[in-house]
Amino acid sequence: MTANASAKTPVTLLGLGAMGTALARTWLAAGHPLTVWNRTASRAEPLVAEGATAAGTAAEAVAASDLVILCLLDDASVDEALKDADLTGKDLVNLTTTTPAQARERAAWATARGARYLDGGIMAVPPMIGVPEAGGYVFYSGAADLFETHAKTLAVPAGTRFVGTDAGHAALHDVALLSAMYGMFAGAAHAFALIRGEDIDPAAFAPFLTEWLTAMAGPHVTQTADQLTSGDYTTNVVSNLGMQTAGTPTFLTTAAEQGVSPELLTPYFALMRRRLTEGSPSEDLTGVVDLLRR
Ligand code: FVH
Repeated sequence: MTANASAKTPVTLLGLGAMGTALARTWLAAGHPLTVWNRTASRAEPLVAEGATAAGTAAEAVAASDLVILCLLDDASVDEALKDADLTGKDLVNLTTTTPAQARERAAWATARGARYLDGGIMAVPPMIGVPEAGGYVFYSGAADLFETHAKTLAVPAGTRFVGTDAGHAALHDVALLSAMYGMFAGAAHAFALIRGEDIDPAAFAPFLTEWLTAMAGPHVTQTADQLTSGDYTTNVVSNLGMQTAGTPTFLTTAAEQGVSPELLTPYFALMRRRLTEGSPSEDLTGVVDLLRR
């Protein structure tokens, strides 16, 4: 071990899938002593060649470091991996994607076993890990003291955003952002379907779509947040609900003309119409948020 490595916090990492392997390489490159474990042991071999120590079992890996990071497939894999591990005195950081309720249950489970617990939601794909300019980061929530203790080590693979002591909030932020992403992907799919079959090059169309989504997303999200905070959905409205709802037949008719299913658009348009009935035409689209709450 070099003098540099001895100064760095030892890390144990359970899970060497695409994301776990990317994370592992950043801690190795930063000089952290790294113990790894993976259910399929062969996936540890390249990392051992790069300086990691492979543990024979997950329990041995957990015993090797005070800071234990998990990046497994799902909550059930976490159960499976940790079933024989002694967590007393450990700092457990779980980067496995779960639901907020699973994260809260896991926090209580870990605390009952003598560990401090921090949950994480990774807002990056593997190629963004260890590349600060790619803008990836990880939401963290749960034990604030754990986060403070290991802030520098946790910042090695990607940026960090601590979003509170409720262990479920990192997962909630993660799922909320990814849900919005799927809505955006749905819109892009509909747009490409509309131009498909015409003499329009998708590659030439793509920059228009990117620029439009980029221009609209920021102002819309900020306006929605401001109106939800104030409770007044009629302030600073640029394109009101009445006008936008009146325009929806154009979108549905165009879809029909182009032979495209409207199935990605109709649920949102139905919510706009319902809000128009229950709210006011001078509102923005913010009232749809309230309709979604059951
Ligand atoms: N990759 C991505 O783009 C996303 C980006 C955002 C965050 N996600 C989440 O990260 C978690 C891990 O994702 P991953 O990309 O590393 O996933 P895989 O490459 O499929 O690796 C899965 C690892 O989990 C191990 N595993 C699965 N089941 C079990 C089990 N029952 N017991 C112990 N380990 C288990 C698997 O082991 P093996 O198949 O190699 O033996 C891999 O190490 C995930 O929550 C994403 O949602 C990634």
